[in-house]
Amino acid sequence: MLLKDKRFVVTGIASKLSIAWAIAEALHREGASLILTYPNEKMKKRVEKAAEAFAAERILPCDVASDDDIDACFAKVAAHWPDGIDGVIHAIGFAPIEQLNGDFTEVTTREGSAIAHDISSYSFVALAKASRHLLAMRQGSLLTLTYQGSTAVLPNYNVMGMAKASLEASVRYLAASLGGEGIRVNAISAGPIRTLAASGIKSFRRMLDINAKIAPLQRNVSQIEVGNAAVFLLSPWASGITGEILFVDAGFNTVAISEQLLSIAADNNDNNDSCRGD
Ligand code: NAD
Ligand code: 0WE
Repeated sequence: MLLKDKRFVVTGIASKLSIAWAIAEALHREGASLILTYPNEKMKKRVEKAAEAFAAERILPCDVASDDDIDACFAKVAAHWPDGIDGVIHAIGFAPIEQLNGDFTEVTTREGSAIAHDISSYSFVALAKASRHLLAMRQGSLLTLTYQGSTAVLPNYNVMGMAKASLEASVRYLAASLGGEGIRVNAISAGPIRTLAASGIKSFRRMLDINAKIAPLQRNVSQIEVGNAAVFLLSPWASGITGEILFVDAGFNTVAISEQLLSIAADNNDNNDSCRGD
């Protein structure tokens, strides 16, 4: 019960596969009280399911594209918990799907870039603005989800790589801005996980396989492993940690060439008559 009597607002639940679903599950397991948000009527039913599963006290509409929505949402949070909250979880990312399929220079547009940055990056700052006074009352913290595509290139992640780089910079600027009020701001950089946000992404399956072949743990990570790391960062055990990007990726980001890849390359070489063997 690491988070007994603590209160969190969780965004980004779209299905049982969502990283936010697993974070809510882990927070609930550790004794926390929850308010969950949903972006539109279509998603409301799914978030209701999560609310039932994790005994959430409220579910509230919050489309992060709208300042009115965000303000109305946190007004209701303040009415429900007038003496503050312990954390806000931002698990939201979006770019128009055509931005995520094809050559970066070809497919990236002004409009696509604006949407990706607005929904995936600025929205974290917007949530920070709206929750600042509630977080300050209880030395709460903000948490977002990012991906290594912010600092290294991989096919098709494209404008989302730009948006995640911007999001990670916002973690550092928010940490500096809010640190004086005792508010911490961190991100988890998760390895690839099959969620709705992975659907429609060309060759995601192969991406998972390659990750498992390079990562020191020789496997991919699960949603609940991200949830457990979130519990830590949102708990008093992380009271000295802010402005941090914590990798939960089975170690993938630390490796350039793995033993496994080396043997695959050797096999390819053996099978190729035109090459010198080694
Ligand atoms: P998901 O599709 O389950 O979650 C994305 C969420 O964003 C959905 O709940 C959706 O409703 C929400 N959203 C989109 N537009 C919104 C808006 N205008 N207002 C409010 N909410 C909106 O997928 P996920 O993989 O759980 O993604 C959660 C976060 O984790 C994202 O930031 C994603 O970039 C990040 N992440 C995912 C992976 C992965 O491989 N799945 C890896 C690293 C980081
Ligand atoms: O951040 C993400 C998900 C990004 C995402 C996915 C979608 C699909 C559906 C943003 N917007 C949309 N819009 C849609 O309409 N991830 C880290 C998961 C992900 O997405 C990739 C990846 C990985 C990993 C896209 C290309 C390559 C790798």
